[in-house]
Amino acid sequence: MENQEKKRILSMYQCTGTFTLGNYLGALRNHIKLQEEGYDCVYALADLHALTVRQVPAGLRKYTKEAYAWLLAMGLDLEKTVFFIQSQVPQHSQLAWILNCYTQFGELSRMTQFKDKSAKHADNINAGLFTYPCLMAADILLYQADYVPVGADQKQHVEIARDIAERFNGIYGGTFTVPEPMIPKHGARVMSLQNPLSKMSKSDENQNGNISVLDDPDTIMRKFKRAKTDSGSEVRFGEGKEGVNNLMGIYAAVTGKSYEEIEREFAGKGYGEFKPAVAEAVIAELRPIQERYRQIVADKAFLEETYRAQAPRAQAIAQRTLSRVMKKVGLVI
Ligand code: AQP
Repeated sequence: MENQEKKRILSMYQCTGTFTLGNYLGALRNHIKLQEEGYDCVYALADLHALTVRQVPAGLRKYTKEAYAWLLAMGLDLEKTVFFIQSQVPQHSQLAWILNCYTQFGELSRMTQFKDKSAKHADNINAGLFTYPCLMAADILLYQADYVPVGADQKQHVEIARDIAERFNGIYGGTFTVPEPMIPKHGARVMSLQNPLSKMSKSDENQNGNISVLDDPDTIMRKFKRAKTDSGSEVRFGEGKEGVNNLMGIYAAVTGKSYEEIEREFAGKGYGEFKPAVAEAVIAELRPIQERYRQIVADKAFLEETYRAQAPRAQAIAQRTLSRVMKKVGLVI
């Protein structure tokens, strides 16, 4: 195991679509802050994982580059953080194969994401969907990550990575750092604007339910004005008011105001005034990032040069772990 001075954080993002406000408020914004909080951050775009569901090839390439530019626009600092595209670091696939051989059929069968995704894509229950957690374990263990920031829905993946690491360490001696899930302090869970009982998702068929980080101000305003709320009109956090609760959560995350302050601000005003105010706050939050984003994506050569230059940085770290693993299991290196 490596003896790093700083604790290392590993996080990867799927590029199956444009990031949503949920990805932004629930994950990305907090992850970018971690680079300023003394952590050694390793971030990547999980394009290999995206292949477990059939993708339109040109779309996957486009979303990958878009996502890369978006994180740079948000202020990801390449002096402090390694940020690469997964498929450009072949050690991920190599370690994943080895870990496949140290993971049991039974434990993969119990993964809720496999059950959910195979129900959703019944015509394409491929082996990749089933062994996805082994690739995810490889993503984490290659970098000897101490922490993996996760939403509650992804905790099971870190648990299986821990099980695989402990099993391997048990057989061959200390090889992998056993990672811990990191539940972010300010990780807002953003729900669909059309169905506040389900989370806002890139792949939601109803695009009115999600705000994409690239939506223009008019679109953001329109989607918030149409957001589902209950039949009342009072801006108050409470049971059975999931739609309003969600809007309050978004407004609180963007403005930094508490629920009490929001309730006071909108006392006697009703949803008709609250919804556009939430939209305005979101528009103001996204505007400067969208402006930087547009400059970055317009410079294709810069973008390509930047992500290409990151791959060798990641490979250098990943290869140290992979070589050790190969030696331990008896492969010739
Ligand atoms: N609605 C959300 N609220 C808060 N956090 C969210 N995250 C995703 N949706 C919300 C968090 O974003 C991080 C990156 O997620 P990802 O890009 O790897 O994919 P995901 O979780 O599968 O996100 P989507 O948008 O729901 O994608 P699809 O539609 O492809 O499944 C994670 O930390 C996640 O918790």
